[in-house]
Amino acid sequence: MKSKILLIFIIFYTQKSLASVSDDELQAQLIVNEVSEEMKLRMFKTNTASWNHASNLTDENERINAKVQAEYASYTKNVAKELSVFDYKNFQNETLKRLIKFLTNIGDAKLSETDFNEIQDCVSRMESTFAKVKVPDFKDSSKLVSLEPEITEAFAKSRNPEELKYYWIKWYDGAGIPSKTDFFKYVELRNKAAKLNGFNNGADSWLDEYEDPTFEKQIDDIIEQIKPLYLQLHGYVRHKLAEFYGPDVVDKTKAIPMHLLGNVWAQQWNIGKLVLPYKTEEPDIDSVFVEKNYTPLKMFKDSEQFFTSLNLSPMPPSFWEKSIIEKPNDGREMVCHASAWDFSINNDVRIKQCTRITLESYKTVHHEMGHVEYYLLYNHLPPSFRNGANPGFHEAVGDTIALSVATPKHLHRIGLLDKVNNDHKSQINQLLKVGIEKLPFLPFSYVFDKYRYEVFRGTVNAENANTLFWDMRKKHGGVAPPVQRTNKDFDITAKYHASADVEYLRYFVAFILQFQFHKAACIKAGEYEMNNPEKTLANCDIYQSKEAGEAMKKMLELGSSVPWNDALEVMTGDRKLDASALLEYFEPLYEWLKEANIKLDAHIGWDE
Ligand code: X8Z
Ligand code: ZN
Repeated sequence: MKSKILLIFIIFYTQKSLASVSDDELQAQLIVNEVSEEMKLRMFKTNTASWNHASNLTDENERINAKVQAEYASYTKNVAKELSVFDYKNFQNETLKRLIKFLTNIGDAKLSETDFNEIQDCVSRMESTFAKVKVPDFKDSSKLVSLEPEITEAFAKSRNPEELKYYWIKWYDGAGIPSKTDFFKYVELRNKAAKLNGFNNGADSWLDEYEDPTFEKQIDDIIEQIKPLYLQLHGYVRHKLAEFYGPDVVDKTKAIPMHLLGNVWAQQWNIGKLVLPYKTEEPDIDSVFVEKNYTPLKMFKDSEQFFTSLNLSPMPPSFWEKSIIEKPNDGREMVCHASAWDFSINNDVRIKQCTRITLESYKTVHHEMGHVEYYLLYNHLPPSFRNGANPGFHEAVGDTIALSVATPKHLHRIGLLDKVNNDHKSQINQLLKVGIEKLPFLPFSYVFDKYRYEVFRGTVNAENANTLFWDMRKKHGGVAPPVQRTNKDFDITAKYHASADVEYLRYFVAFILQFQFHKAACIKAGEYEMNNPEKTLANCDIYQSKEAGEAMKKMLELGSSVPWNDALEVMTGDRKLDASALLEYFEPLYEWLKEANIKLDAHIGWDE
């Protein structure tokens, strides 16, 4: 009798608890479904307001944008509040748990209305300041020039150190100090938001996106792992620059004066012609683009063609109608920094880019289209999962394609090169071209966010922050500004992503991941075989490989619905960020550089 009562008791309780769990889950599921539908419409509205502002920087557009963003923030705050009553971590459905996790982690929207408006204003002002900087032309001071295209082009083409130094100083002064006050206010508010969301500071809230408490340590390890290769490249490039510019401009044992590296931030060195070891008859691709009457539209059509050759999506008609792919010439101010946009409904996806007719810009076209492919492939998911598996995945897709595109094999295939030389000298030249683009970016991107972490974590303040930035760039990258910078200057906001509040570790992650993706895609395409000099990672072109496309598609379709290790495994079989594919890609260059540096007696490292 006793046991019968006990049994009834147990059945009653188990059922009750099961029923209440599923009731709660069911109710939460209904709310999430409803929110997902509403969110799509609301995101269309907010993205439209941002697009209108970024493509025409007027006060009126800024005002409308600020209002719409505040409305959206208040909506997400309400959603988070509604969902916070659920003990969702104990729900059974993993997908639902993950959706609620994202819907309740609302970033700046957690701030009070006043604080939210203020952080928005700070970022909006910094972004506009950055976009509107104009400096007098070096040769004709009555003419004003902008970052895109003139200053960018001067850095890529001019070999006059005085001209480069002039533009460097004008640019950093123009986009730095004017944003300093806003930057520190933004840091304060971002930290406040982070704390309200349960983090220690803004750095920890950024790192949380990688969903792995050891991630920062893994990045530190990777930077050490690639250091021997970077040091060899750095030593070689500095030696070549010293030969070209002479000892008064370049000291053979010190950090490289960064204005000589072909890029305003020396993040990707664009000085192939100065450092390629072997003379070739290969034409300069930038001139070929011009000779062949390339237009921005033709560049975008080429890129679409590459993606569709892998069986990935073509761009919808509205993409071609609504994208802005050239700098407008109607006097309006616009954010020229390239970006890809997902308007969340009606397959409305767009790119905004001030495209130039250069190989560098051509690669950026593929980079941006990679974002759009991701948008199109995950658009069947609820909005909270329409993200990269982690932020680095989004940045790596188009770059993976661009690794194939920039091979001589592919450039030949699309008629930009008459013939392909595959002798050892041409291979080294090619690896060096890719090396100066990809390797310096690792210490650059590493420092860019490590530095901002220091600011968020409060190790530096407005009085002593600037010199730390240059100390870190010197320590990890061996580059130095052309003139002594002090704490009277403020240089971090002279880079778009600091002015526009874009987390940057994503690019570091992407520059490692893209080699993992590339290797996996090349194996799938049958274009890579270890120890086969005809099929190396560096000459692999995955063009037209349905197998490579299929693997990529399976990963991209997942969006952020699963932890990123799972997404990575789908395409590559790996579960970790791993620099070994990158090191394997550059292995022949590493061997060559070590020998060349000994022969040249090039110094390795730099005096502190
Ligand atoms: O910002 C970009 C893209 C837009 S997501 C053009 N990139 C970083 C940069 O320009 O600093 C691509 C490479 C790094
Ligand atoms: Zn990007």
